[in-house]
Amino acid sequence: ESGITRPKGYNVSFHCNPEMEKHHFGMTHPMKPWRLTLSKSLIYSYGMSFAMDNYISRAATYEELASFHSTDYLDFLGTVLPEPVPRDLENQNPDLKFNLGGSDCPLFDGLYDYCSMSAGGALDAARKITANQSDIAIAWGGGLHHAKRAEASGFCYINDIVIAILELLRFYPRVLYVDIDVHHGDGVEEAFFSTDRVMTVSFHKYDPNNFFPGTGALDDNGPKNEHNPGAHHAVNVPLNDGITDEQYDMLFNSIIGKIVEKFRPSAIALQCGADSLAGDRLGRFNLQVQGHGACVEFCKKMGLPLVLFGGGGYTPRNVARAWTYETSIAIGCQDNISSVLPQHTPWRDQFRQDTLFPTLEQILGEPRQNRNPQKRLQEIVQHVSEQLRFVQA
Ligand code: ZL4
Ligand code: CA
Ligand code: ZN
Repeated sequence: ESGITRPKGYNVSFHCNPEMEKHHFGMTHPMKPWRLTLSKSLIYSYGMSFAMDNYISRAATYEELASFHSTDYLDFLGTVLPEPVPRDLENQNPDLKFNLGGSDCPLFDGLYDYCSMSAGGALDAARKITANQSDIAIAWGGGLHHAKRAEASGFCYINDIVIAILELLRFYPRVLYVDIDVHHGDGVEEAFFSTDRVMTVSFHKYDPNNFFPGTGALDDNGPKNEHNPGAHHAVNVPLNDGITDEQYDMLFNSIIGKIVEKFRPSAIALQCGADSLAGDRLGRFNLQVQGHGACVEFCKKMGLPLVLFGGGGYTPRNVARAWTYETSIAIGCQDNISSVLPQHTPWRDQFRQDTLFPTLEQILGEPRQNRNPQKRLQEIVQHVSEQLRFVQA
């Protein structure tokens, strides 16, 4: 709250839309747009808004959404109405149009507005970068990586990341996409399967029969048909339950370091899904706020234009901690902020502990068993190194 100063000659922009946060997927649905309100209130309580350019983002236009999505899909999304009685049970209607209206992707009031605001924030962030007005642009309301061209999937209706990367590609020859959400970034991967101008890297829990979406095996690296320039440009890092900060940090630095060296991206898009944190309602990892933030710090150190997106995150107090810490890393004030939450933080009791960095014991009681043997992690690094032999800048 004190000592937060604007870094000289270094610009961070923050893009959000308070209207977005008012939408509801349904009482018991894990996705709570309100987590964005909680995150922002903690960020502001620390005084970080004084060290960034703050923007209320606009809603993306139909044409902007259509840079990736099919007009059939957008037209339907713009006209469907919520059901009077929400259908909570699965498979009551197995043939959903565009996968809309099931329990994962329910129809709710203002759905189209919610989607276009999420995409608008991501697109504004990308444009601040391409206009050379920001070094790091933050859009915590974006990061909805599962949406397909003409299909909703896994709480995602509009793929704001793909739309933002398409904007970056108008100005930069190559973009590196990195995804630390606990789920596989399948929608972004698929969108760029046939180009060598985007390299996608997802770290995720992989268990094809028991964990959504079931894709993202180590050797799924893009269609290897004869003339596909995008072959080898999808990197997947499949992980098991309980991975720790130390292991994740080793993997992340070694894999992203090698990729930056070989692929030589002109910009980085980083999806910071916070469901990879310990104690997440849907996640399975043992990552702490420090380990999650270390990924942002590493990407910042590459010295390239950087867009930060949100994503998953189903235990709001931990989402708010992670995205607050990561905002401080973007600004460069992470060593100057107090680890004790500011006294005047709204909803301070929501956080249970008054620290920005709760211990695993505080978060979980008993930490989740780590099912990632060191030997397997070495194999993953080895596979990626071999894959990179096929990648040219
Ligand atoms: C819920 O409690 O694994 C939805 C979804 C709604 C309310 C009450 C309905 C009860 C957990 C999840 C029935 C829910 C059944 N409600 C959900 C194969 C599945 C079919 C749907 O972080 N059922 C599908 C999607 C994943 C599946 C994860 C992550 C997004 C992101 C980026 C998306 N879908 C089995 C599950 C609940 C619910 C409780 C749920 N859904 C947990 N995991 C899924 O990567 C934003
Ligand atoms: Ca991921
Ligand atoms: Zn997720």
